[in-house]
Amino acid sequence: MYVIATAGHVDHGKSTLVRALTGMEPDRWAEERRRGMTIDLGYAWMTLPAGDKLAFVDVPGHERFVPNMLAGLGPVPAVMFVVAADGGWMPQSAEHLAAVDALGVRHGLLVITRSDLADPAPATRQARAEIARTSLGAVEAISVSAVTGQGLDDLRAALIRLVGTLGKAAPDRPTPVRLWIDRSFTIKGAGTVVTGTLPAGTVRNGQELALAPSGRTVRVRGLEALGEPADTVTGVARVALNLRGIPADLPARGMALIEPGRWTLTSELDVRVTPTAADPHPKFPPDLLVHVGSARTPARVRVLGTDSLYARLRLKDPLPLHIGDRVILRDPGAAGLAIYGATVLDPFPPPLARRGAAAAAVRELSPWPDIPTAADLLHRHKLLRGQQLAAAGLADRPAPVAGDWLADPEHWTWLRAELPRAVAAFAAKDPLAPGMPAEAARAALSLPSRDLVAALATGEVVLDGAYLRIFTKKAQEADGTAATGAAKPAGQLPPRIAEAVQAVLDDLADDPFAAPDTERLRALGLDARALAAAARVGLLLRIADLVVLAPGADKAAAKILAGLEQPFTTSQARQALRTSRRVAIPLLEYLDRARVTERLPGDLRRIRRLTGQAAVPPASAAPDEPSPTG
Ligand SMILES: Nc1nc2c(ncn2[C@@H]2O[C@H](COP(=O)(O)OP(=O)(O)OP(=O)(O)O)[C@@H](O)[C@H]2O)c(=O)[nH]1
Ligand SMILES: [Mg+2]
Repeated sequence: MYVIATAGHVDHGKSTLVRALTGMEPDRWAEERRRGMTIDLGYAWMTLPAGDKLAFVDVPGHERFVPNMLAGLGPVPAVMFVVAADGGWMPQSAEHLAAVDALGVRHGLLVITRSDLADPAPATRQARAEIARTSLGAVEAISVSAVTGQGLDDLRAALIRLVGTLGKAAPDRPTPVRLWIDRSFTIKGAGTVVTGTLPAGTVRNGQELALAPSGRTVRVRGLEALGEPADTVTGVARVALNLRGIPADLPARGMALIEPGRWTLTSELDVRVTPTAADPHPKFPPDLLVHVGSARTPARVRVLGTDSLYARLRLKDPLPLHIGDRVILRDPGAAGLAIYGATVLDPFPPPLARRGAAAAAVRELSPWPDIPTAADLLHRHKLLRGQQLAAAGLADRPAPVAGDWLADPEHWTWLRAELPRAVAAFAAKDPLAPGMPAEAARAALSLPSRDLVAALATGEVVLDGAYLRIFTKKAQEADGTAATGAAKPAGQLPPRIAEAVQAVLDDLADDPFAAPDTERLRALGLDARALAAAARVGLLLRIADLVVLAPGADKAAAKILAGLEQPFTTSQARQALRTSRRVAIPLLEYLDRARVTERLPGDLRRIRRLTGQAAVPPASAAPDEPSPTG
């Protein structure tokens, strides 16, 4: 199916032409026929010789009904521009052409009607010259008379040529459904029916769609294309949908049925205004109407730069948009022609909070092409979810950096450099802390998700539970753990703590399992937090909150226990290690967690592995980090 809209000044013969071509009545209302004037959109269609259907959306020409004209023209990719031979170029000829141009419609033809009443040549010349300056460019012109029938065969042939140029631009990837509703009514026994122009995508019977802007879910329970039932309809097409789950009075012109999650329902967006030859630096009032598809909503305009080519629009009612969508900006109060086209660049722009933010926005946006890419958007936003970009209509996306998150490569590189700096700065400020809380790092780097912290914690920064720490090669070599691959943090202990830890190690040198008691620890000024910090940098082996041994004591213990008759009791172990129950019990439990020993029923244990093997306890073998308050 092909869909084409009429356009042109009032009384220039648009509806008469559609009637002559299709044999159908586009003026549906009695009032329209009584007044001989189109008020609302009309629909009619003809069958082309090859069997294809060509549907017309017939628009009113009177200036009072410009909003209806825009609702009809909005979603349609081609136009039949009508100028009467005896009328010539008129104000609404110019206004309709401005709308066609603003929408960027590239396909169309010119029909000079009423050519039985005047020589069509002057009107043809003038109209062609006007049209040539717009997105339509050079068009074919046919002069006709609906009264004599002259030229109608030529027009049919020209229409066939026109649709030949239309069908070719098939989208290279599936386009999600956005059906702009232009009528809604009830049919007795069938319920709510909506009609509209589907510019692209495929609607299926049974499909679930969302009604924008409310977001309400509806199900298609029947569809028709030009009066014929169908299971699927692919745009461009005129369709009628029978809807389930929706009260009859709810859908209205300007709402849209959209595929959920595939459109950005937005009330704030940045646009690039398309300057016209006649008005290269348009001046906008702060309040305008925004038209897109069959929708129209008041908008507040904030011009961003000095040349008014970039603007932020705040819409009264949200609209389902994609990047690259064409919208019309219209000033209904203006004396002259006040229709401008604009392209949606960013449907979720960052707030303009800082001084100079508007100027900065222009600098960001001006290098963007009219259909920006994911890379353009990421450059501005730094981090976005893949889902956000999909809803903005961007199918080509870079690989995510974490989960569904995508990053601007430059920003990601910066973050990777910044995280170690932040963690090091945190450690310098609070050397006894178990590390920088991941949440603090998230906030410090303005990251929208913790998943991004985890993704950035590579290389020298390690995320251990909820804490980030720095690991360096130098620190690994210093305590000889590099060979085993077990990295050790390079945290610097305050000198006072380092001295106290050295005193503990001196105590343990002679009697390796005689862990200092709480009194000795207190005298040395070592609390649970200090012991945890020392354990983290590998200076102590911490087997319980306040029970510490020298590093390697676990291996020495395992060696001694391996020499016992297996299995052995806690008491036998304690005696062999020449220590107290205060140390023996947490030490055995530590070895259990490290899977060096195995606990058996009846207070018995046995060694699981040979003592010669490196028994590096997993991170979970160490007692929990003390809480910040403990
Ligand atoms: N003589 C003559 N009259 C025509 C021709 N085409 C249309 N008319 C007459 O021109 C008048 C306006 O025609 P319409 O088809 O209603 O014009 P329109 O462009 O649809 O008008 P609006 O929808 O109100 O903008 C009618 O009285 C038609 O009969 C033609 O080729 N020759
Ligand atoms: Mg009409």
